[in-house]
This record gives sequence, structure tokens and C-alpha cells, in this order.
Amino acid sequence: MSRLIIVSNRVAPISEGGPAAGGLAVGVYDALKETGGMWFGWSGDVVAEPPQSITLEERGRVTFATIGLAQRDYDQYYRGFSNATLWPAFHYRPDLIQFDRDEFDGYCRVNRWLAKQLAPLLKADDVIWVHDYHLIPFAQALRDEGVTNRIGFFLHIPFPATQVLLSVPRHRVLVEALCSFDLLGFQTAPDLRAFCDYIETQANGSVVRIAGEPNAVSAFGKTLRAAAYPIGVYPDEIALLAKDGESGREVQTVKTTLRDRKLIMSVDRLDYSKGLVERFRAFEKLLEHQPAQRNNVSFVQIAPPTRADMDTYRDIRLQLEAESGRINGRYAELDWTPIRYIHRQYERPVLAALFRASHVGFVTPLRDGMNLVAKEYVAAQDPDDPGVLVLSQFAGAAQELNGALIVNPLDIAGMADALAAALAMPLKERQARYTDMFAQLRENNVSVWRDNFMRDLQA
Ligand code: GDG
Repeated sequence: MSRLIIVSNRVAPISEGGPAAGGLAVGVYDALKETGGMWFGWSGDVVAEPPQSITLEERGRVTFATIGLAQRDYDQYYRGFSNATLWPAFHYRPDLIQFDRDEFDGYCRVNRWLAKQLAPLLKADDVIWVHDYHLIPFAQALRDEGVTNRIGFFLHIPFPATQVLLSVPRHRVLVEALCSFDLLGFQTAPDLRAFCDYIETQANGSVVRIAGEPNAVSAFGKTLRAAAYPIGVYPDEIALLAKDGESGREVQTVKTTLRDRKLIMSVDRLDYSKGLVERFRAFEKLLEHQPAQRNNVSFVQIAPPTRADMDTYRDIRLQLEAESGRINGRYAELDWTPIRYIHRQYERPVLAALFRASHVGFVTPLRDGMNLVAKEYVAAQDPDDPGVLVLSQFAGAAQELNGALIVNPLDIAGMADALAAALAMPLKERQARYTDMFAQLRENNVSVWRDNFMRDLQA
């Protein structure tokens, strides 16, 4: 069997069964353990120049190959073009795009440099699977190093509509680079359609669509295939984790302080794409329109810090602190804080158990490739008394989770109405919706995602 080589910006810190291991990391690591192989990427360290050499760490049949980034590379490739240009653009926020030509050059330079580091470690029949927007030019860079192996790419975030992508300077260079991969994977059919639309309308390329098979794409003198592979979770494992966590200290504390009040739960990295400010305002609207809910429901928002060294992320944090303070000031009572906003990370079993203890999962990104929290929320529910998922129409997960109450995250009053409906929903309806969604999660779990992608890459 060919070795599998995973390339991602960060190599996931996996401790087997450990609390930090998320669905994606576990799914990919499982595949690596089965086939044997290597996981290559940035170590997460910013190091002094000249760049360090690769650190190799063997665990069973898997080699973790990591390397540090120099400060300039981190600034240009990671903080710059990846997260200040591509991230906002791909999340439909052209107003937040910052473009700097040197950062774009740095992004391409780091991709070439990483490819140069990896190339000597490759064997002739290795299959290479590259992940996410940091590494769009990676296949092209490997090809320049003479690598002829199969190379696939999965985009975890949305692929924007053509008119939005056109706002990214150098968009053509990026899409041409994408065409050096053999297989492109997107989260959802709309993302795939957006990519094909660009190919047909901007790149003078062609797309052949055959039902049940990846699209055949020709553009820039290259041929490749492209399809949607919605990422999943392991629902049964999450359900167990949630049940086991019920007796944990954190969950007991929350239950005690809630008394008989209902609980609305949200968990997101503190990112402007996640729609947190709008969500806080929707909860405020609920309290405003339905006085009976006051002192009868609490909203817990866990939002661990991310990319905290960027201005746009500092801004959203300040905005959120202001909104939670304002809303709590308006509605809090001596024995009740309406919003508990927690800017900190929790362990996975605690989150799962909190999901299970809650009545509503409130997941309302302005845009999201998939949103695993939505799937984890459903997986964690108690089948005898499940909570209700209120989900943004702009999360990739909304394409699959038909049992959720689907909302427009810009419609504050509409979200408040959905919260009210969720809080009042009878048990029978909650169970029917949950059963439907849990079956869907099982049918398309993270192994299915990985196996479908690998099958098409190797075909
Ligand atoms: C990208 C795409 C796509 C969150 N807080 C804590 C914590 N988490 C975990 C969640 C979940 C993961 O992090 C976040 O995944 P999401 O999918 O919700 O969002 P992104 O981080 O933006 O991920 C996204 C995903 O890639 C996969 O393809 O779905 O659209 O943007 O697993 O549970 N985990 C722990 N403590 C926390 O405080 N342990």
C-alpha cells in the first residue's frame, strides 16, 4: 500500500485519545496509522533565521515532520496573505481584505520553501494530501521540484463566489496554482459550483459534470478533478464523551448555578466569521420581546482566542466584550447573568457534556466551510431529551442538518424567534429532529469523508 503524506499548515498536536484531538485531526491520523505515512507542516514555533531543519518524530507507523517558521515568514505567509487576505475574502468579507504585495510574495516563497523541504523525504508511490488555504501553491511548488506523485487538496473553508474572488489581487495566479493538484475537494456543492464557475467564466476552462463522480476540469493547460466531500465527526464517540462528562465538576457547577433555567450554548474560536456579535444581539432581542424568558434562560458563549496578534481579531474581541457588558447591564438581576461570555479554551469532554446539558445549540456563523461544532452539538445530545440546534444557513453543515432550525445570521429578530421556538419545542419534535440528524452524522462520519477523498485521489 502507498504511504499517505499529509501536509497542513500546522501539524495537529495529537496525544492519542487526548482532550485536544478534534474530529479532523483524529480522522486524518487514523488514516495515517492504517496506511503508514507522514504528517508534514509548521511546528507552530517562530524561530531565528536561518530556518531550522525538519524535526522527525516517529510514532508507530507515522512520522511527524515539523519545521519552524522565521519571523518574516510567519508575518507574510501566515499572518499576512493567509489570514489577512485569503481568510476574509473566502469568508465573503472583502471589506476586511488587506493586501500587500510583499506578503503575497512571502506566501509563495514559504510554499516553495516547504515543498523543497518535503521533496527529499518522498518516495515514488507516496500519495500526498494537502490541507487548506495556506497551501494553495503547494502542488505547483512540488511539481517544480520534480515531484510526480498524486497530490490532492482539501479546502476546509468556503470557496467564494466569482465576484468575491475577483476582489483578491492575484486571484488568477491562485486558481492556476490550484489546477496543479490532481484532485480538489470542497466542503459543499455550492463551494464546488463557485470554483467551477470561476474556471468557466474567468479562466476560459471547461468543466464536465457526471453525476456521482468528481467533475473533470480543464484549465490553464492542466486537467484535474474536483468534488464536494463534506467533513464529518465520529458521532458515537462524541455521544459517549458527552455522557461520561455529565458528572464532571464543570458541568455540575453550571447546572447548580443555572438552577431550573434553560441553557443556550455556543462554542467558537473568537473569529469575525462566526457571527458572535449578531448572536449576542439575537439573545438580547429574545429577552426584549419575551419578558417571560428573563431570568429563565442563560446563554453561555465559550470563545477561545485565536490569531490574537491581528487587528481584526482584537477589534472583534473588544466589540464582543462591549456587547456582552451592555446586554448584561441591561437585563442582569442580582441572581442572574444573562450572557456568560468566556474567552478561554475548555477540554473536549467538558464541551461535549455542556452541549448535552443544554437546551439549545446556537451556531450562527456569517460564513463557515462546514462548522464541526454544529455536528458535535447534535452528536452530544441525550436521545431521551435532546436539545435543539439553531443553525446558520451559511454554515456548510446546513446543507446536511435538515433537522436544525435554519436561520439567517443577519436577521436578528428571526434568530430570536428561532431561539423562542427551540426553547418551547415539544419533546416529540425534538426527538424526531435529533434522530434524523444523528443518522445523517453516522452515515457521513469523518472516515467516510476521508475514504471518499482517498478513493478518488487514488482512482
Ligand atoms: C475550519 C473551518 C470546518 C472550539 N473551541 C474549543 C474547541 N473547539 C473545537 C470544536 C471543533 C473545532 O474546534 C472548530 O471547528 P469548526 O469546524 O467549528 O471551525 P474552524 O476552527 O473554523 O475550522 C470549518 C473545519 O475547519 C473542518 O473542516 O468545519 O468550517 O473554518 O471541533 O469543538 N475544542 C476544545 N476546546 C475549546 O475551547 N477542546
